[in-house]
Amino acid sequence: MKQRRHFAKRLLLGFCLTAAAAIAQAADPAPAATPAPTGLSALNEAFDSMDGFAIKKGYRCVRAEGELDLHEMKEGAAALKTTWEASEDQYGIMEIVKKVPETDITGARFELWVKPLNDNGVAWGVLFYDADGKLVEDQRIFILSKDNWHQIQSTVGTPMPKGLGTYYKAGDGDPKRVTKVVLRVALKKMAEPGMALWDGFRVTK
Ligand SMILES: [Ca+2]
Repeated sequence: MKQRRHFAKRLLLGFCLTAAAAIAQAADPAPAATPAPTGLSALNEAFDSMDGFAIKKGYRCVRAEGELDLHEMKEGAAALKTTWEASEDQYGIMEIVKKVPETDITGARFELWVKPLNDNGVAWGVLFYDADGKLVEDQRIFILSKDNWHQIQSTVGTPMPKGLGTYYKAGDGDPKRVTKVVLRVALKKMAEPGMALWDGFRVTK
């Protein structure tokens, strides 16, 4: 008998909890949002969806487009496949722009996978900007061979080895207040449209 009462109590409790959950759901029709990543991980970009970044035409670029490639990725479910084109006789710059909450990137390591799909791209880079729009840092590798995945790796405040054909510029921006990451590439002068895959951008300490 005691056991049966206990069972009945548990049933009632279960019902109450289910009802409470149903009421809570009815009171709040918005689906629970996934909490936004905070800290350095907010800068990461897996390129498994088109959310979280924008593809922009930079200097002298007349076309910059991107779509997910679900067949050829370095990691996860997809990579970003981009195509960009310059106005005649120029170096057209394409930018993949990611905006983030103010983040301290002092001394952080960053890495990015890139696979050029033709020889037309040049100066593959990662740039950080602060909340006032000032450049914090610009690091680039000039040449990456086509049809291979390359991982660009470096540390904020430390240039990549010069032997790789690299470029480094430190700006006036504050590395403790970074709000924008730009992954960029240019076209070689007078080249046909560039094409490349991008994947696995990560910032860690
Ligand atoms: Ca991916």
